[in-house]
Amino acid sequence: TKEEAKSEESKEAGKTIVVGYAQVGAESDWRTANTESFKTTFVPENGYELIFNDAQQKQENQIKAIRDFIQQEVDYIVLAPVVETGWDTVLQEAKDAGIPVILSDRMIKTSDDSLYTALVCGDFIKEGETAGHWLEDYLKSKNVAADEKINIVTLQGTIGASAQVGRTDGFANVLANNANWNMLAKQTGEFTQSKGQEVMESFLKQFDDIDVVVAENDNMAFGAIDAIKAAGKTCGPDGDITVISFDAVKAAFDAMIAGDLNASIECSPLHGPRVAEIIQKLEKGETVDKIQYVDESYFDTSMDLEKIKSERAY
Ligand code: GYE
Repeated sequence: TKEEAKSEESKEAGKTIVVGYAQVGAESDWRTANTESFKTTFVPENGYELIFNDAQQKQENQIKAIRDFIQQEVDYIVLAPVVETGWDTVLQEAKDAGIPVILSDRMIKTSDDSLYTALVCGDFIKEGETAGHWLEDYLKSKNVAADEKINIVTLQGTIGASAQVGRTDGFANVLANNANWNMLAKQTGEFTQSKGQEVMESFLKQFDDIDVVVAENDNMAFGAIDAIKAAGKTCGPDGDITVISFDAVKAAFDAMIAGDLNASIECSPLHGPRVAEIIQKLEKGETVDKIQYVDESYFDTSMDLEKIKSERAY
């Protein structure tokens, strides 16, 4: 294959490309698939050495990891930034050391775009809007009257993560066009199943009339589903509460097939090969697109989920 030929070439040239990956953590199925994608792509057979760091969802750990990568004189730094802000100082240090930084999975907010070479991620605002449009269509299909109040709660991701900000804002854009939608509460569940469950339990105690849960990732939805059942309620297409989430990992397909989850908005974690392609282009001195959004779709219980699931890689 082309890739084998490429790795043969780089082996002959004796050049291993060293990549430091500052990963967010291990908070979700999505994250596990993302880590796997990097660990299987950046292997010696492909001409790489991967230095992997798990920051346990803490920015300070990521900053430390980046400084370690700089000290080790890696060839490239890949950063999946846990939050959007606070990167300028450490990315300037990488720039001063002449090490290109590729942002993967999430974005940053900076006044200086030269601090990163490229960004590959999902379009989170669009994902949030897709969730909103899905709900519009679903309510229409159920013949819900335009003036019937729809009570919604949101389990947000890590506050300040671009995946949280975009999904929250995108959904809010659609909510603004639906006068009967009522956002009862939004609270972070840190993108984890256990936190999602905990927050949903407290929502269910506070409000007895929840119609819809928007969980900003699948794992929080799984926690929410457990909380709903424990409270003696039902969810999914035939239940009391509609549940919408993001990522579309394998377990989300299982939850939809089981009739617990209504829909999951797709977000691809398979960034390893995408980042490798960027690095290969940079190695050849080619220019790369600064911002690359991955094309994404959504899945719901009206589809042939068994079939789609069997064809998916994560
Ligand atoms: O949705 C969530 C993970 O940044 C897109 O992070 C990623 C999000 C993903 O913890 O499951």
